[in-house]
Amino acid sequence: MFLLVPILGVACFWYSYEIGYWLPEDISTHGHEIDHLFYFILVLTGVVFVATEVVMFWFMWKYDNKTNREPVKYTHGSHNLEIVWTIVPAATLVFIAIYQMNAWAEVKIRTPQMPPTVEVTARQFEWRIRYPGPDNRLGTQDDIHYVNDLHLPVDEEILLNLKSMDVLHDFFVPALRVKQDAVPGNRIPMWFRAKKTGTYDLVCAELCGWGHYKMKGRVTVESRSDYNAWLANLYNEQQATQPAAAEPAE
Ligand SMILES: [Cu+2]
Repeated sequence: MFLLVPILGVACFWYSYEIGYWLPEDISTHGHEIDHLFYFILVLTGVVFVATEVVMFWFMWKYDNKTNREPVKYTHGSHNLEIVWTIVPAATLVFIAIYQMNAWAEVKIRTPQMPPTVEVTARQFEWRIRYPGPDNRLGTQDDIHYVNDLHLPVDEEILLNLKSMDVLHDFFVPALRVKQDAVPGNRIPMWFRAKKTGTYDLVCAELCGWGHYKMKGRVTVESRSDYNAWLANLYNEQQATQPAAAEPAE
């Protein structure tokens, strides 16, 4: 029965992978680095898991009650063994900490020097999206607003500013391999490049209240011309609802 644990454990992973119940296709330019770290840690922990389960099974099999009639001998710890099993995991963790540094810097530290493409403000329970209007500046009166459908141009560096209006949320686009908490009071930059057009899930990955489950949006990646047309259309629709006098802002 104990041997079934590693066998079923590995089989579960294998089967999920085979039927596609796995990471979604990576459409970002940085995602392969993150996926590489994921697989590296999965294999490392997988090997240790299987090895310890098999060793445990082997001991139970070999030292069962029927064939081992002599009384148990207890040992009182081994200093050397304890040092080894402390140092090996500690060294492994230090190695992973150093090994992932470049991937972390790539997605969280080396902010590109460019004006923001878009600002996303999370609130209970939706994503409010704001693009710069014709003046190309965010935070002015001609800004273009939308909710829950983040349109982005393909093959371009995107700088997204993330904010929250109320509580902690988390901007998660699995296909882009981006995940970032939205923290009230902070404006947090995120950057990435999508290399494939299509529609992808945008979900909240932080339990943020009763409606967390429905805080679902999407990301639409499209060609530059489609993106421009969509944005221009949205701008016109928005202007049509404004009184004419309010038109020229600062
Ligand atoms: Cu949320």
